Amino acid sequence: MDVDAALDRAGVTNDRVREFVRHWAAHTQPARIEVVSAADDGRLIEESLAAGEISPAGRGRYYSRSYAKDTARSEERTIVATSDPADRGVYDNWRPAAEMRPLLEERMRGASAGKTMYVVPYLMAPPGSPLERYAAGVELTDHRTVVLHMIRMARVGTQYVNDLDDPDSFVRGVHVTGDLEELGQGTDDDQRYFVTVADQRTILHFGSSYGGNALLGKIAHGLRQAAYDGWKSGEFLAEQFMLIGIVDRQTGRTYHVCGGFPSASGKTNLAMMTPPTGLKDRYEVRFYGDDIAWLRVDPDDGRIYAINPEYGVFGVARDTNEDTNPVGIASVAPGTGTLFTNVAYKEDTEAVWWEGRTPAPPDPTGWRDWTGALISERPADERDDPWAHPNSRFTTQLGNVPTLAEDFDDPRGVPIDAIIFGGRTSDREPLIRAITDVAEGVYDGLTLGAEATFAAEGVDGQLRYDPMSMRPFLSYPEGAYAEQWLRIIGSAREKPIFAHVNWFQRDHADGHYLWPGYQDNLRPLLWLLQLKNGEVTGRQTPVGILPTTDELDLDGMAIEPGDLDVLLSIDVDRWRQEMTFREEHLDEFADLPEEVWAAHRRVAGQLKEASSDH
Ligand code: SPV
Ligand code: MN
Repeated sequence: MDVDAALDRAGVTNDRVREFVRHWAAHTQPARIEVVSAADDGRLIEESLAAGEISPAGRGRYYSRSYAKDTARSEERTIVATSDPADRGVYDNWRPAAEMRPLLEERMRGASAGKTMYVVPYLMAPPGSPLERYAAGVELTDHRTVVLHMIRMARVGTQYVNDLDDPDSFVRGVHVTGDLEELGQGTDDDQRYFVTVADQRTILHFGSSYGGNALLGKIAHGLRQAAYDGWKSGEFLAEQFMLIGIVDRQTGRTYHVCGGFPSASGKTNLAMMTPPTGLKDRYEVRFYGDDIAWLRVDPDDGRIYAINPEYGVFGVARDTNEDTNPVGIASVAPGTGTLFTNVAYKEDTEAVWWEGRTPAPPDPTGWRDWTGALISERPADERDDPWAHPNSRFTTQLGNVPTLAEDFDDPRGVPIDAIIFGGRTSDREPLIRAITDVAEGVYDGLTLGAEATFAAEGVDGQLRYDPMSMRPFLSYPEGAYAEQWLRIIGSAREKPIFAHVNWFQRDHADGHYLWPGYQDNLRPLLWLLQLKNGEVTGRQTPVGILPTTDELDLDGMAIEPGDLDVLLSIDVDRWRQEMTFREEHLDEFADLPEEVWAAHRRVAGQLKEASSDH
């Protein structure tokens, strides 16, 4: 194996990159080294097909299955390591770098023997962005399917690391798959480790080839490392946010909204939304990103600007169909190069299917589930199991999204008008409540949560709190995180408006969803922008400003007046109960800024004074 020859052939001139590759090649002992650029995609696809690692899924689309015990991020095995114990937070699983590095080095020693080490230079930003110096990285991986994902999810090529102002300023990522069948996933003897050594800008992931465990540009760099860099530099926030533009053809104005929802709460559907009938003629929704946004203050106009650092979409397949997300379906159409992972597959027709793709599953003849087992030969007790894994995914480049904004790669990013938070809450949370005060907006983000999905995971009516939807991605202490939010947003000359949204409220009696969701979610967002513009005034409640029924544009939509009343009101008793849970939750965080506590006390005080029905 001649490392230098491989680097020379690919034109890698950055000596620090060359040194990094040489070091880890000597350590993991691959049989071959190959430097990758996006232009290699076609050849790598052919090689993967020939090797049986992926299968064709119709014209220009591909299918892969992961190892059955390797189907999602593992939060317990994910660690942020630094040399400063003060970096320990509640959610970052902090450990000393001096302890974690040797552990990972031991597992990775010689572990790529016989394999190819792919060198993947990438950029997590539109080229030319003011945040570009935080965006360059090199991922070393011994898994070809991971390379195919990286090419879809990040800008990949040697040029992104050759001409750095500071040649040392790339994030060093090492991904070693390991022997997946011998890693004890989920047992007491779990061998996996997914470590971001944040103060060394080094990411060491061992023991998975799935999603964020293996695509190091996406959440290890794009969220954990970037959040840490944004904090240390004081320059920016890196958040698990979708980012959209809303164009009002009547006024000619375009607004930009970003926001966080806990993983798998419909962020991709929201980002790919199209306007409902009745609003189609006037409005357009443009897609920028569905999972990550970096936010900074622009010195020229003092506004918050956001970029999507990614280059593709790693979307949840389940329930994606022509009604819920027609843009998503078009984004994975034949010819798009889409990779499907862990959905159901039919070899003779190369078709893919997942729960919610069609109202009923197809005729099972010839279909295999996500594990590769024939549906027709399932034992009786497995007959009702899902065909696709609940975390099955499609991976497609931004350029395939028909609603992609023209200026998606503007290096400056886009100015943010509104920041929204939302979870899955079956009661209490109204359709939308707007918050104009920055500290109260930050407080609201910190108390974001989603209902526990398993009884064992939580107490009835109590949320699994997920601050700003960053719980699995936080890389420094929560108190400092809140302070960084207050500082960045607080220093904007024109501040975005905040809002909390909830599409998932249910009827107490029969459990039906009170709000249809999907396309109709544009309606509360339009109200929010009108509120920011001073075109409507809403109604002040103890927990924010709510639309009045006549302010919400319901043109072309059928909704029961009784349902609307519930959606636009506050259950004061439930909210008072929630405030005691919130207090316990916030109490866990050391050094939470006084402004956040003041916001909590203010909201609690207003609820105390409110009459029971609001
Ligand atoms: C998420 O789980 O929030 C994702 C998928 O975006 S992964 O990249 O695997 O984290
Ligand atoms: Mn995500």
